[in-house]
Amino acid sequence: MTPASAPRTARVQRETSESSIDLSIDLDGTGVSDIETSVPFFDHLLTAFAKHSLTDLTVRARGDIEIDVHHTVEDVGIVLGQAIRQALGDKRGISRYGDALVPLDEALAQAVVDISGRPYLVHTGEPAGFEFHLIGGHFTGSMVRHVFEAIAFNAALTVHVTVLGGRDPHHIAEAEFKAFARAFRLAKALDPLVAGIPSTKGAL
Ligand SMILES: [Mn+2]
Repeated sequence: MTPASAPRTARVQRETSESSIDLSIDLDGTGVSDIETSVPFFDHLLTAFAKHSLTDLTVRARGDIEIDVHHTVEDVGIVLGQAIRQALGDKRGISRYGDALVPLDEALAQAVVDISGRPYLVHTGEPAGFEFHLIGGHFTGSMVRHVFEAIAFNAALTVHVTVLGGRDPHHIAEAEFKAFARAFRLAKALDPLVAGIPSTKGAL
């Protein structure tokens, strides 16, 4: 792998009446993470994302979880997206596209990522009722899609996530995040055969 000309790192801090977030990212890391969002199942998903995308990730988040986890989870997704976009820089030398098919026991999820500069999410296949389930008693199933929306829109990624099978909500959510991570790992990778920015437009 050719090293990037500039370090592909970013730190984003965001403070609102609903949450307070400090996030650091290194796209050329080894998957080391240190994550405390005060939402345990989300910590689990973000740890999996870091590990399987070979992204180093540090997150400290506090939010109004006495209401529910929604604001905190969504806002971390927004900040993660902003940090990814910032760390990608001008996208010189990247592979741009990545795809992955990841099982977790009975669950199977597919993800495709295009570092396109155009925010788009297509998310299908979660079983009926998934969005209403409280994973671990606190993480609303609907937040899985909402986090992908926040990441894709703020990082300006095209993301397709398809759940092909699964019964256990924990397995399904984790397979989705791992598939996204593996696809993102390939898309952000520096390809020594790519000269410049991989777009016929000359910009991404
Ligand atoms: Mn929301």
